[in-house]
Amino acid sequence: MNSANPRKVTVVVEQTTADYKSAVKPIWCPGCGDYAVLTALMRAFKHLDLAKENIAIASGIGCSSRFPAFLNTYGIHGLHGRALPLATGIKLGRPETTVLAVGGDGDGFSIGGGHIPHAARRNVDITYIVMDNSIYGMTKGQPSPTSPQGIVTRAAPYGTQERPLNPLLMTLSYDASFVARCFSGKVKEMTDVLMAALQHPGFALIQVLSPCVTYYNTYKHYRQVTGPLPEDHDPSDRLAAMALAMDTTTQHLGIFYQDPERSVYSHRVKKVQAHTGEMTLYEIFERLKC
Ligand SMILES: Cc1ncc(C[n+]2csc(CCOP(=O)(O)OP(=O)(O)O)c2C)c(N)n1
Ligand code: SF4
Repeated sequence: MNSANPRKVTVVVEQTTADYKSAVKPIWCPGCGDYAVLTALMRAFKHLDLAKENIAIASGIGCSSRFPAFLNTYGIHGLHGRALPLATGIKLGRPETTVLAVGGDGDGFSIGGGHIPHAARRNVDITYIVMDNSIYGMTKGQPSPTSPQGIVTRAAPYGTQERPLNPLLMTLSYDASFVARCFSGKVKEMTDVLMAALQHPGFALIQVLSPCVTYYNTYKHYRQVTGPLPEDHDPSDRLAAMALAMDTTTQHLGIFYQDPERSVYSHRVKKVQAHTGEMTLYEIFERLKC
């Protein structure tokens, strides 16, 4: 109680989910899986009580990449396939910020696929959410790197001719420090995984099975084939995580792998800057003899 004004009390204002919503209404098709991801992420922000001014989200191009516009945080809708370089730059420039990259399977695993191994080996402290609908939604139904072989899509009338890649196996083989899978039909479970990813110190990739109801509606299929990870799965066991990622009968949901002990890129870069901060570029080149 304030002694000068006995009626004045200090009120601690907590964030509500609505605080994270921008004035821009999502223009996704009704039923698109990406709505569930938006809801789960706002709930995760709220549960962790993150200040919206301290969050930055980078995306590429695609229906899912419109994501930052719908949130009242900092955000940038960048170039196709370049969400990870943008997010890495933001994290290095503002290490105290909670940084996310978001986008689709086309954006992340096709044109932007070359950035994942480097974000993983650097262990950049960002959360990367890939809304995987196994199709290019924005460009009206072209097959994507995760489309099953043989499916007929609007832009592949004779069926896809390639085998799909396995995003989790690929990311585990790059030795990412946090790898998980969620499904848009399970928002509560997704919120829990996103909270763990946001708190993880290092690169966290979450593949969200997020159906495109317009060009490749997989809701029914995923309801049949998804299931939780085995209760005795040890998320520090990378080989066990790889075996589960290769399971062809059940698409497991949850945290496959996590190693919270590794150093993060921004801390290592800061140490280098502490050595070079006072030096001119000429002095740095002199020392490096180049
Ligand atoms: C350099 C470049 N190449 C191609 C495109 C066309 N393009 C726009 S979005 C997209 C793919 C979108 O698929 P995905 O990333 O899976 O997102 P979704 O729309 O399914 O959410 C493509 C190929 C582009 N915008 N820029
Ligand atoms: S086209 Fe597909 S991915 Fe794009 S908004 Fe519609 S349902 Fe979502």
